[in-house]
Amino acid sequence: MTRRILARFACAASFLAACSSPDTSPGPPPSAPSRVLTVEGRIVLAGDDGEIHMLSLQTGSSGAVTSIEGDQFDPDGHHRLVVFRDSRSGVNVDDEIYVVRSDGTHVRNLTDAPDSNEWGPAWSPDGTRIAFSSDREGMPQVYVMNVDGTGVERLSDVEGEYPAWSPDGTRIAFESYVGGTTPFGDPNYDVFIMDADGSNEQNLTNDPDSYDGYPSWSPDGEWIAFESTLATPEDFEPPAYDRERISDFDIWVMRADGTDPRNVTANLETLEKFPDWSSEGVVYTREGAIVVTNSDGSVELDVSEQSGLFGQFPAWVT
Ligand SMILES: [Ca+2]
Ligand SMILES: [Ca+2]
Ligand SMILES: [Ca+2]
Repeated sequence: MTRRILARFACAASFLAACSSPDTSPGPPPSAPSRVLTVEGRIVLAGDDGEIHMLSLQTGSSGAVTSIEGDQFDPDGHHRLVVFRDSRSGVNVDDEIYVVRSDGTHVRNLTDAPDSNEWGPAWSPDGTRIAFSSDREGMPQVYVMNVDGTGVERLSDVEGEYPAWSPDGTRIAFESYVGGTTPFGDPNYDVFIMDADGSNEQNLTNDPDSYDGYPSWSPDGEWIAFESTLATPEDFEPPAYDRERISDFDIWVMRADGTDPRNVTANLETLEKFPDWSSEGVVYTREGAIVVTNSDGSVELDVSEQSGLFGQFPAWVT
């Protein structure tokens, strides 16, 4: 049963609306009264408390899936599995990819590679394979394995992290450190795309002045959402509450061929990161708060406001 949730209206993140109106440039969010919003589905995230949480948007209830830290999750709808990165020894200290049933039982180490880090797992749309990042050969690259951890194969030739499958399973987007730093001092990452067999790597963003990463596909495969510092102005001044900040991230979308990039959050005051786009809507973080937009992008829900959960790497469980 669907529960109707009272939500703040703020269409700053109108992903689908931005994409379907090519002649309309994104502007500042209009102010509007609160409205009742129906949002369904579940989200998993790496909570700031070091635990993996699964949150039901219908009920507003949440529970820890595991007691270990994770950072990227994707579901296998048939088996109700959640795959995540384990950083119990510390981030980038022998991280592994684990899989667990969504009820928190049957935790299993899929990679079991104690001399390297494994992170950023993503299920293939048909549920048969898992793409992930590993530094087992030196620099981070994108690999793929069967869901039982066998058949590991390297896909990328360039540096590669956080793979994301296209909905039809034929292509994989990922972020790649291409060298150097942006004018603000961020590492210069770009969003790349390749065929699912690792061939035809292409740099889609190809901008040395911005950090462009963490891609996620639209359900129709036409668009890719990503996080980027591209909108940071030359005279950027960090906000008073965060003097350490060197640039600003927003959520952008571009066509899957890299053209027509648009800033869909456009907020210099806040850090927007980690988009995950599914038929349920789009989830991302704003200053560590979990924000959900519904499927037509018209309404936004601050999940953290209701649940008290803050974290990183939110992902839909479908
Ligand atoms: Ca490892
Ligand atoms: Ca870049
Ligand atoms: Ca921002």
